Amino acid sequence: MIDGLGDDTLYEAWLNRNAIREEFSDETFAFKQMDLNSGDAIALRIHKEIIEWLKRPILDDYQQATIIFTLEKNGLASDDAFRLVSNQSSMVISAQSQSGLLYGFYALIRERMLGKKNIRMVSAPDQTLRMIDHWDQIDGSIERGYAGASIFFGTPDHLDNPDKGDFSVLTVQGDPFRHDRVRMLQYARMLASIGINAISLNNVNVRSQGTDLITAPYLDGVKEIADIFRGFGIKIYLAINWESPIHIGHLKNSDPLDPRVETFWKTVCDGIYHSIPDFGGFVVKADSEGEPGPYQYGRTHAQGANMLARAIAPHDGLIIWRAFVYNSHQDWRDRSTDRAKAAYENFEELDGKFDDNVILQIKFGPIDFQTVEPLQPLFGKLTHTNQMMEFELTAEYLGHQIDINYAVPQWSKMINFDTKHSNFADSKAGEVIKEGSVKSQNSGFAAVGNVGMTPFWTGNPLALANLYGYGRLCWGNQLDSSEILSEWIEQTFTETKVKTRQTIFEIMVESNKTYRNYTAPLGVGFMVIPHYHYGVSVNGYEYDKWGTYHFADRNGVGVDRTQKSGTGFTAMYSPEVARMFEGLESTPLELTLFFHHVRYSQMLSNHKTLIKTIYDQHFAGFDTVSKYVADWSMLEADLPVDLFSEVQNRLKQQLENALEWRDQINTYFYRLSGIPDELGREIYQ
Ligand code: GCV
Repeated sequence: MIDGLGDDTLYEAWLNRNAIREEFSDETFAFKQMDLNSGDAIALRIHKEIIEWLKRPILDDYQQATIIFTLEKNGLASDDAFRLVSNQSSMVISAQSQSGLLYGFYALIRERMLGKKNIRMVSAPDQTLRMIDHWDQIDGSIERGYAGASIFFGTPDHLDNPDKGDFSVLTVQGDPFRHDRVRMLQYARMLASIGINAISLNNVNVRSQGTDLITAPYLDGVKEIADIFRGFGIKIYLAINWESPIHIGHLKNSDPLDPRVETFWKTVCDGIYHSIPDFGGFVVKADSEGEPGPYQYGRTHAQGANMLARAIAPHDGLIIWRAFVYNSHQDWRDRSTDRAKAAYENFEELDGKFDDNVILQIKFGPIDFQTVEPLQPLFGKLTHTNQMMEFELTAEYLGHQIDINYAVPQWSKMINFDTKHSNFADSKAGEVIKEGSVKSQNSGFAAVGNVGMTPFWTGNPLALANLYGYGRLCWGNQLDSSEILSEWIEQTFTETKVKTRQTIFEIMVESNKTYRNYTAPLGVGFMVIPHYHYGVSVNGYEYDKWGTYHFADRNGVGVDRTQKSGTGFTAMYSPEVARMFEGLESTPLELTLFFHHVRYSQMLSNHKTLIKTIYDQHFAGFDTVSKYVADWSMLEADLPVDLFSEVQNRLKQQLENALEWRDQINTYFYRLSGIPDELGREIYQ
């Protein structure tokens, strides 16, 4: 089988091969000043994309071609940047490196598929590292995966142990890799087309044989994946288990200051780079949610990360160290502790102490990918630490890819949040992570992946918009989330009526807000079924050890995080932002209960009481989902049957979910407050 072709049943998402071929059917390609025999993997890939994927010829004489690739020093900002210039007879894609040409090639396809004429553009990515972290496990299961089995590991398409929040990993006899080359190739193409340049293959909670992935014979499987993704400009990373020196090296400890531990890691790195010379590096979750780490030995996270950094530095590798470190054994009786403060408390004092090939990967918000969170205050506070902002594409708290939830507006808000730290030329979050990094090329975004073996990659076909949108946002931090959505719809639903595309847009564009409306109110978070994280359970986490409380009583609800009377979390922001969150009136409405404990009768900035706001949002959220169901049903004749019914079936579940959320939340607050709905809508007693 020629790679790039093959399985015709594989869904091509926004890269509809037939439509693209038709659009480019008159074009001929050529390379100017490029030696295709240099063996460069990306140049070879571009070549194959033209011949095998587009089915267009490459001419020897570039003057005869209609699309010309030129590798030249053209003064662009980065190696990934490109320029597209058209004149009457040809289009020139120029860049100073092969990766720039690759991105220029896919950008040209996108622009043409969007119907653009006279294309002229210069484009450079806003973020250098644009990464997807898979939480795939060696038996093919995926922690927080909602789209079937892993595309990298496991054999059957279905899962023996789908994720119900317990994360068991089965023992694998023999080769754990799936070796589905066609699927990996299409995934790599999808990722490259949106500018992704790094992926980590396995779950950060590294369990069972997952620990051994860094050694032979497993490295053969990793190498096979790296060989496929390399041509698409994508480097491979692996998550490691901090205790590998014990599990694999048979040492007595994994103390970062023990020279035997350091030697162990050097040997591991030498072995990896021997097979995969351009391996990206390690992703590390340490001292978090039961995972081992340097604290066990009384060492700091800088000591832990730097030990690994020294082992991998001779190979130019990176250590991506996660800042998701918090005490997961809290006591609900103690109202002074605050999980939101944890990352800051663990890492702020380590600013400037990490080696320059260590990157701190920090979740966008201070807790854990809830429907609404403020920006994590470390952003803008760290000024001498390489940083990445972390997002979650897999919809753990956003509806499990059952409920429609286009989350790009939420991420865009985080990236463009102004930290108001005055020491930066541009104090928006997406910018401070670059300026605050020791080496700006060692900074960027990472997101937990959302694909699996289901027919449409993401379970719900509409969840692919989040993957597409994330890549586009990494590239252009200021891109408008609605425009990204339109782009995705135009390229995905190429053969449908305009009205159909409009309806899909209308359903999706505010779906993040809709989900927020019928779930936990105003930033309070975590009213979900424990561990599973789908469906309502108002008090599911209220008396537990994970530090995720709402403190509802008969007078009010919310977490007081002010300096005046609460946990003092607001003080972790710049003075101007701290002042904003300190005041109830100045706190954005959607974050009200994240920062304040508020009486039900309190008038909010929307000129409604808190209780009315809760009721209104929950009725509105459910009503909007009912409308989604009706609107989607109108599309049946114009969409492929399987795609139509995948979404329709999930919408039925979403409606049931929204109903349960609406009624349980409204009843809960009605029973506590005793305040009936002014409008007399039905709230169960
Ligand atoms: C991989 C949340 C999720 C965990 C996940 C963790 C993390 O707590 O519920 O499943 O573990 O985040 O980001 O490490």
